Amino acid sequence: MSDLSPSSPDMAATASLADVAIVMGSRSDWPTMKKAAGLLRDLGVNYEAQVVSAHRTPDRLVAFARGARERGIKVIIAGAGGAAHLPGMIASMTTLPVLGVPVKSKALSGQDSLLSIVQMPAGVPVGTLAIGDAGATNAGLLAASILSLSDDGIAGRLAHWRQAQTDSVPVTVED
Ligand code: RP5
Repeated sequence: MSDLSPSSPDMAATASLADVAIVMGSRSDWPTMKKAAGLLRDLGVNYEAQVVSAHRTPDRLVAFARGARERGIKVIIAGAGGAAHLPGMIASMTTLPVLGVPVKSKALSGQDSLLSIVQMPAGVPVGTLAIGDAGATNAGLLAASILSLSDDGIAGRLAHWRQAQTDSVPVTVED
């Protein structure tokens, strides 16, 4: 597991111990995308996190997307804001499942991000989540759910997490 760090190795080239890759268009997306990272950490899922910009670092994007499966990545969570082409461009270069998180943009509150990610042409799927923190959180849960199909440990921890959430919802309302 790793936090976003300027000293992270070039993950486009090195084999990964992570099952999930979290990528984002800018370091400014991390406050949102770390919700996905936190969920994965809580569920004991190995992940890596790095900045890959469709517009500012296109070569890094191609290297990441083309190399992800070979490096051992099983699920990709891609978050971006504004003209959010990152998830779709990654999906165009890999058959791994890609979960897209629309980051809340300053100008249009993430509606631009959502529409940029969700309207993929038939044949190149991106599983699009909600705008912002809820979307990032659910991307982490969905990635764990996908991995739980072949990992009983993750399946058990995921079921426990969901039950704990259910148990935490009070029946009564009080001031
Ligand atoms: C997108 O542009 C990023 O995903 C980010 O949400 C947005 C703004 O990026 P910064 O200008 O904050 O780096 O590519």
